Amino acid sequence: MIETGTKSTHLMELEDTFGAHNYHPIPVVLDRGEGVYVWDVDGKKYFDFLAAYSAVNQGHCHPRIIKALTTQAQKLTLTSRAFYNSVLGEYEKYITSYFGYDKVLPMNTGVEGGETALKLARRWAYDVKGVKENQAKMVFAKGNFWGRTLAAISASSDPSSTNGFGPFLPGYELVEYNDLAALEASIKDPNTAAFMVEPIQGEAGVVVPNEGYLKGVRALCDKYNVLFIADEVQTGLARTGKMLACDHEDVKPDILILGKALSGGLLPVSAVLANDEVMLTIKPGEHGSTYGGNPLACAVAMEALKVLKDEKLAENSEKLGIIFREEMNKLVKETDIVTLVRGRGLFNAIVIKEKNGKTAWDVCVKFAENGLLAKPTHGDIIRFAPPLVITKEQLMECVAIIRKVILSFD
Ligand code: IF1
Repeated sequence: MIETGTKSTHLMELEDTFGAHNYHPIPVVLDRGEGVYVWDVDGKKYFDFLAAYSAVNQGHCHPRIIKALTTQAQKLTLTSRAFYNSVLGEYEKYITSYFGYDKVLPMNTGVEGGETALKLARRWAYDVKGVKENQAKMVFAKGNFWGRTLAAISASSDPSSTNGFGPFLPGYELVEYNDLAALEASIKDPNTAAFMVEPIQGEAGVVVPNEGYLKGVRALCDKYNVLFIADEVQTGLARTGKMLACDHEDVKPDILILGKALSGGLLPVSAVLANDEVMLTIKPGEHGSTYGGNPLACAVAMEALKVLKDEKLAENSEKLGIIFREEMNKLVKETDIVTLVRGRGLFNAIVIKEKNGKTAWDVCVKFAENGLLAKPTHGDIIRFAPPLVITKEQLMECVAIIRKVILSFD
């Protein structure tokens, strides 16, 4: 049981009394963050091994990104898109050149990025590919997760996402992840607009596809004139050891969705990148949002992207990820509690076998007691995704905590 001080207990009770019960958090009340560390309200220090689901790749409260925020915040924060603003154009030029696309459509949350990509794909299907009105088909991989809106959960194969929220959006088809034959059978349908896929499935438990899968997706989408949409909201921005997870196979999606660490964890910023043939199918007044492309978000996102390159975070992620998996694989040999390790870069997960009634949740509670924060997904999987600024020494300290806790359940 985590020792919770009176302040923590009081604050948890406030959330329980006055907040919706749409989460079941690990009982830790966080109050401050810096780099790889967070402190709870009673002053206890932790390694953050979740990094807000890869939204804090640059580390908590990165000074350069905070400075970009505070500088812009005292000048101009929001104009709406009814007018131009002095930061958006610079940002659009910067991010499109950074990733190599003609244009960007700025939004706020990752799921808005997914919805935007879906609308672009449908419009491209009707206006460019020539699919009949309302006949466009969107294909997704089973096990996908791209958010909580009705369009997103309509694509879900997970009952905990869909139960009780029907009816769902029509025009969707699901295929097995990592199965090119199933994908071809589905997208050969001439009504297919796009295949939207995570290069590594996050919520499903860091599921890494076979080498060659992404190249196969690219080739099949080319063959059948179908848009390849890469949801890199969680895998992008140096998390998997490359700037984009698609870079591991040198494939370029037709539509790229970014979010989370695009702002370094300071505020919601997402982006959809595509070339003109796709992007210009949406005309003025057909899509947008109040905060999309606001000057504050643009200033923050530019600095967050610069930090990724300046601090070589993809290289650090690649290097330390190899070490981390080596250490976790030693655990697989030492105890039957850890049955599997998988991941790329610093995007990893272990699968826990229940022992003496102890589950992945119990392991995560004990991690917290020992100063490391992580959270299980789908019951038996623990995802490990620290800020990419972590040093080798800090990583080895975390490995020691993970080993100590896991072996204590043996
Ligand atoms: C929660 C999960 C992760 C995402 C991918 C789009 C989005 C997400 C690949 C939407 C968001 C978040 C949602 C957040 C927890 C977290 C999560 F556990 F829910 F599934 F990371 F795995 N594409 N993932 O992972 O982005 O609209 O949230 O900005 O709902 O608690 P968003």
